[in-house]
Amino acid sequence: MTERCQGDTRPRTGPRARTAIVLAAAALLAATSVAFLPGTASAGTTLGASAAEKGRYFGTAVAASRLSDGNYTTILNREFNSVTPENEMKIDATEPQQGRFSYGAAEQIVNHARSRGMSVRGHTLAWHSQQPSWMESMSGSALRSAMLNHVTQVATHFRGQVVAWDVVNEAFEDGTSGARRNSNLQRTGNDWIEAAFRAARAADPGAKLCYNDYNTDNWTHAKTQAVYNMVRDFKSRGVPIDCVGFQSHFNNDSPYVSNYRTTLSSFAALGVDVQVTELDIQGAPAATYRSVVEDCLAVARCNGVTVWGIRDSDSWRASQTPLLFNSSGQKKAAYDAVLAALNNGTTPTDPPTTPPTTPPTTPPSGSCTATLQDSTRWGDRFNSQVTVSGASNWTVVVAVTPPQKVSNTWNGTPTWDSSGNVMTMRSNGSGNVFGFTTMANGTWTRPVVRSCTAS
Ligand code: G2I
Repeated sequence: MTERCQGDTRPRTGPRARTAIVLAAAALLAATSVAFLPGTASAGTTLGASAAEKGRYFGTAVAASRLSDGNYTTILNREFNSVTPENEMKIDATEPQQGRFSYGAAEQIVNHARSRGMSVRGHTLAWHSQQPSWMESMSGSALRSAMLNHVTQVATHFRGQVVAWDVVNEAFEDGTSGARRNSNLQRTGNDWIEAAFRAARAADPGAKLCYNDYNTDNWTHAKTQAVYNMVRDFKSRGVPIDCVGFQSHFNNDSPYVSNYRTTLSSFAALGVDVQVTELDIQGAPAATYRSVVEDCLAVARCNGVTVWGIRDSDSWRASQTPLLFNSSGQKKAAYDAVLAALNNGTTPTDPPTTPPTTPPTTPPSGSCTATLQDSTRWGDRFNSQVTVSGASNWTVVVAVTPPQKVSNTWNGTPTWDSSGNVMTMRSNGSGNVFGFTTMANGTWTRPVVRSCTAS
């Protein structure tokens, strides 16, 4: 029998009286804007698992050169379910000479992540900075073509492996002008940004395409408003943009502000997802970290949070000790605050959705039994939880219906068949309940447990 957590506001298909009670509860929840009652979520013990239970990811920037550091990878593999290559997908790394592409370091990170069920954010296809010298010296239509070719080649190479691309990075001026940054790319014509987005969409139609920038946190700032106006214009003209990344490098000169949540929700209201893409905070104050996470959880279209490095010693601003782990890899107070925020977080009010059309699944049982339960559901995705009984070392095969895609997993180690629709989940010592998030992509069919075997 399929159970439902209290936070699930979908109408129930069951006895009439019970349906009425649940519908009344759902209406009450909608009216109070709280769709997840305290105490109903199982508390995760890692950042990634806790975020996944809220339908979010928790990611980190990763440097390929650190993957041989056992302390680093232990934390990475335990805590995070999304990674962003810190430098390895940038233009100077992927096309060091014009027309000669180099993907080794980026692939190292992508393979490390995907083989462990972590998703990958791609960073970044078009940027005024970290250009190889051949590109720095180009201009005009030659540069425009080279930039578009770069976008096409790199996005095509990683097609299907990157869930979201920072297509264009940091294209606006700081300060009060609200103007575009004066770069060699900007000088190829004001339409260079939309041209980059169109090329990226053609190359990888399945990836979410983001605009990413810093100092766009304060809703009242000219730069924030300028990016907002660009996104609104893009949406109105059908330019293929799906998300906006807020880098969120906070420090004494550029502090976190309480209208950050307004910024996130205002952009989301334009019809794009929002993501916190490079979070670090000078001194790592626990309360500020907590606020950022709470702000993301309060906005339905905030997909997740990425911190810009794991340990303080991994940070581009190491002297500011801005991260969640100290240089020895110990959890800091900010870590505890973030985990608590993820575990206590409310899920936001989403538009009402209809339940899956298939009946509850009774999985076949072998030497163990796996029971799939519906969990929280959002406008574009839903969580499922699988409880295994009869074995502690288990392997469970679950299938989703195309074009659905699993975007997050927790409490197990997944592998995939070549279609990407059949997930084989193996126990990893985290107990007998694992979970996953399915991006519906328009199809709300419940995933099916195909088998459970003890090993
Ligand atoms: O500057 C912080 C971030 C701002 N938003 C865009 C991000 O891409 C950017 O990341 C940083 C990396 O964290 C640094 O690691 O981007 C810097 C370059 O713009 C990166 O620094 C570079 C150094 O400048 C190079 O000298 C060095 O070879 O890192 C390279 C690899 O360690």
